[in-house]
Amino acid sequence: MSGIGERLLGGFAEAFGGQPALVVRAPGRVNLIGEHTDYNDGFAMPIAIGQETRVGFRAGSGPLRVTALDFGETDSFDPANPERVGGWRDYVRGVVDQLRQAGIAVPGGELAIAGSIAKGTGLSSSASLEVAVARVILESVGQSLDAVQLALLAQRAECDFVGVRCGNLDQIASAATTLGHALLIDCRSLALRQIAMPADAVVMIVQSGVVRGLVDGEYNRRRAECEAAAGILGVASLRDADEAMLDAARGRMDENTYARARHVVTENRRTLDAAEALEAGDLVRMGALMRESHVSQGKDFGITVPFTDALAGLMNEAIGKDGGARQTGGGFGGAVVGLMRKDRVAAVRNAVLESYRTPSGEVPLICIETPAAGAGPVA
Ligand code: GAF
Repeated sequence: MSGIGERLLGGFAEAFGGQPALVVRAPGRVNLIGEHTDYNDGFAMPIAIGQETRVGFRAGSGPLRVTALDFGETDSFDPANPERVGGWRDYVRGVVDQLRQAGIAVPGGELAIAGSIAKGTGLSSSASLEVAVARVILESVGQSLDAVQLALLAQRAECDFVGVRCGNLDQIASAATTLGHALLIDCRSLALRQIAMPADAVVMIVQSGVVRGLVDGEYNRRRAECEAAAGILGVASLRDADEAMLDAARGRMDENTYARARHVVTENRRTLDAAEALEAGDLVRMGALMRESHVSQGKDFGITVPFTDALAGLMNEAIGKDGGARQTGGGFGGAVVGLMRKDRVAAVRNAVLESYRTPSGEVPLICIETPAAGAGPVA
């Protein structure tokens, strides 16, 4: 049993007595490429990672009692009438609210949460919590949804209840990935393409130590800017725009709006190219696209910070031409993801340890990830 498994069962027993009837795990994700494209109906290509959230549930009567073992905090509410209270509790309550709206009679009972994904690091702790809670409750009442529908329910919880107007990337990555594969997501049609990771490719995640602060406001602002650009272009979403169309409309937009749209339009193209490159095991091409993506996130989308610029820069140098690195996730800090050949891992790690320090002067957290499986019950 893994550490997190023991923590969950021990914490459940301590809080509620006995054991959960069911435990579900849902992974975090790291996005290889395709950033801020999901809510523009575009393309993204994440992998699920080994860091995950586990939720244990035992149905009962009365309120739903929840314990978040990592925070040492609890909640208790009527599952027929979940109300907003803020913080992590709203992720659980929001999922219950969505299940209720989908016609599922959510029972009371006891639910314990343990996770290994640090909050604010851009690896989707919140999406994995939503997906795990949705899955464990559905299974407990003998219902199921396919992975994408479950992900969309979890996404609605975040948008409608928590109030972050996120896209569907994180929840789909947590729910629908398969072991050993990256997942190309068409965020509009919801078509998924599983792409086997090349055997000699390694994914490294380095935490910049810049914890995303006040991101939600910035995030929603980026989304509004993209919608404004689509409006000026006369398209339903930026998915329907191309570079020629953008150039033709340049005189009708301010520079900021133009730049935001250019990031999304070029990032969609890069993501499709990256899927081809990864499928062909072409790390040179894949790496070049990741580097371009980082530059575009900074220059056009305004979501990188000096720390992630420095970290991506030094990782790119150490990786060499067979691979690349870029800031990953919602932005404004968080993690940098690097893709590289196995024989570069030690050199990249050493370069990071030698030359990068977090804002508080510490050595950054580095982890190597192999693509994990999407959410499911734990035996
Ligand atoms: C956050 C959001 F939750 C995702 O939907 C996505 O937009 C991502 O930022 C940026 O690609 O993780």
